[in-house]
Amino acid sequence: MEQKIFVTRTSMPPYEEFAEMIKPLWNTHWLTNMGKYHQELEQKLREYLQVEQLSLMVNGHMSLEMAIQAMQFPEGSEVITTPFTFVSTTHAIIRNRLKPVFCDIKPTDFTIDESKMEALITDKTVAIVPVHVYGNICNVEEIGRIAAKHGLTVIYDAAHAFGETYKGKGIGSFGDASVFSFHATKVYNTIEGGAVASASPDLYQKLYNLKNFGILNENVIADIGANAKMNEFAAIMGLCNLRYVQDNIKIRKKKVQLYNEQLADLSCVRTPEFSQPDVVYNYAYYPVVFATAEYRDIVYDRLKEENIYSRKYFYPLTSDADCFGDRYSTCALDVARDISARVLVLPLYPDMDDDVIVEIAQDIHKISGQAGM
Ligand code: T4K
Repeated sequence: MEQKIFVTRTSMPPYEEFAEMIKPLWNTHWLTNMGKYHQELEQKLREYLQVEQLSLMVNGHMSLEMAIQAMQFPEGSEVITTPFTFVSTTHAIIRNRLKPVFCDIKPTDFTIDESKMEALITDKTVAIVPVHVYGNICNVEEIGRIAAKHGLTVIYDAAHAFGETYKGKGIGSFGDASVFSFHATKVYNTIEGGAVASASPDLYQKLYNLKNFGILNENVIADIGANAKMNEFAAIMGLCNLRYVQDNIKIRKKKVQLYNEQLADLSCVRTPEFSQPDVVYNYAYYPVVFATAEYRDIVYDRLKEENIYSRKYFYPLTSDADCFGDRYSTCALDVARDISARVLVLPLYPDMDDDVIVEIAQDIHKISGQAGM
């Protein structure tokens, strides 16, 4: 490939449209602190995502940190979560002085294995933080049942699930809160950005304060907050991109179908199905699972030589991150470890040429043949 092909490429609105929209900022000089566009985007995203409350934040990670902080769990409490995720999920728990307890995932859709969850619950467990990984939806019904039975809070990491629905309901309407990421690499972006969705006006108010240093009013600083506000340039980018996101998702779906067709006859590669019942997907990522870890690594290296930069999302497991050492004793994570060693996310974005997909698939065929797979 002459040009480098990365795992994703930011979707941008037409330049003139964005330039026109930011012009008023040169009159108002109001650039941040819950300005006009921040408020407008909150309203529009509430409708688009079909959620009752939505607090915009500076990024997905701070959305997670703030959502967890807002729940005011006692220090040292345990949180059941998945190790098969971006390290942000785990960091957000630990930075809140809580202990992650890692639960294995399912081999089918790579989400947390709810059947292994109850065995991990102790008298210190306060919450579950599952991840809708690659846009595959967790078993929200069973997780809801377990949480209700044990009095646990559920905060979904929905960073990959922008705009998805389950049984006709916005995916952000499940659990006590759901966190979205609007990073430049996501299906929908505000350059950097994120949000916490919930059904709770109290949580919305709490987050409003927390993201602005915990300031309640000019005289009262009610919480130990942070600065996690989305600025007006980012909010305007979000307003522009919202006009195109639905079309982009349709294009993504077609590209996923093309990949699937092109790779269909390779028995040593498992392509994504996106076939959970009652789910409308956003086709955020194209993860394939190879027959062996060695084969995955060969394909990764060989594609790189061809200027194609696939990614090993999510390897290593976050439970194995160097910075944690062996601080968090890990339970049996056999499935997560196995998938993490064999998965590769191939390039996928709306303005990617179909020819590139065909070429990547041909490369994988060629590499498979040569590797005797
Ligand atoms: N929870 C989950 C499950 C997540 O996946 C994430 C983020 C979060 C929480 C936290 O949300 P944020 O705080 O990020 O809003 C990328 C993203 O930075 C990260 O947002 C994302 N998950 C993660 C899965 O992927 P890297 O380290 O792989 O990014 P990077 O810089 O290598 O970029 C990947 C490719 O994207 C580049 O090769 C080219 C393309 N790209 C990148 C940037 C920065 C663009 O086209 N434009 C850009 O501006 O983490």
